[in-house]
Amino acid sequence: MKNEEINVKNAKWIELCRIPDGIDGTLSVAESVKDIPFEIKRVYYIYGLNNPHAVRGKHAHRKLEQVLFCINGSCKVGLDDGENRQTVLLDQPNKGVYLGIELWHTMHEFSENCILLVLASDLYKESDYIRDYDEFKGYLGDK
Ligand code: T46
Repeated sequence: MKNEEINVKNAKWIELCRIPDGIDGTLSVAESVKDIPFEIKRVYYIYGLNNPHAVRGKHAHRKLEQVLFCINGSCKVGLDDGENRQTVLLDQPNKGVYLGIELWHTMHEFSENCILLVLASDLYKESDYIRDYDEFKGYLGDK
C-alpha cells in the first residue's frame, strides 16, 4: 500500500517539499495554486482521534476539491470513484492526497496521535455534500 500509484479517478498524490534543518526539524510548504491545484479558501483540521474504530468522511463532494495531509501519525483513506476503489495510507506529513469532485471518501484506522490537515477550495457548504452512497451512484449515473 505504501507509495502505491493511485488509480481512482479524481484523486492523486500531492507531495510537498521538505526543507530539513537537522535536529531542529523539517519544514514543508503548501502554496495555493502552485503546490495545491486550486486556490485555498479554507483550512480545517481533525484531531483527538482517540477511537481507533472511527470512520469519518463517508461522503462525496459535488464541486469541492481538497487536499488531505496527515501531519502527525497515520491513517488510511478509502477512495471510490463509483467504479474503482482503493485504500491509501497517509503517514508522511509532506505527502497528501488530492480529493477531487465526485469522489466517495472515508478516513479510518487512525493512529492515536493522528492529526489531519485539510486544504479546501471553497467555504463550507453542506449543500455540496452527497452523504448517501446510493445517491452518489445515482448522481454519477445522471451525468
Ligand atoms: C471531508 C473530509 C475529509 C463545519 O461546520 N465546517 C467545516 O468546514 C467542516 C469541514 C465541517 N463542519 C461541521 C459539519 C459537521 O457538523 O463539522 C461537523 C463534522 O463534519 P463531517 O462529519 O463532515 O466531518 P468528516 O471528518 O466526516 O469530513 C470532513 C469534511 O467535512 C469533508 O468535507 O471531505 O473531512
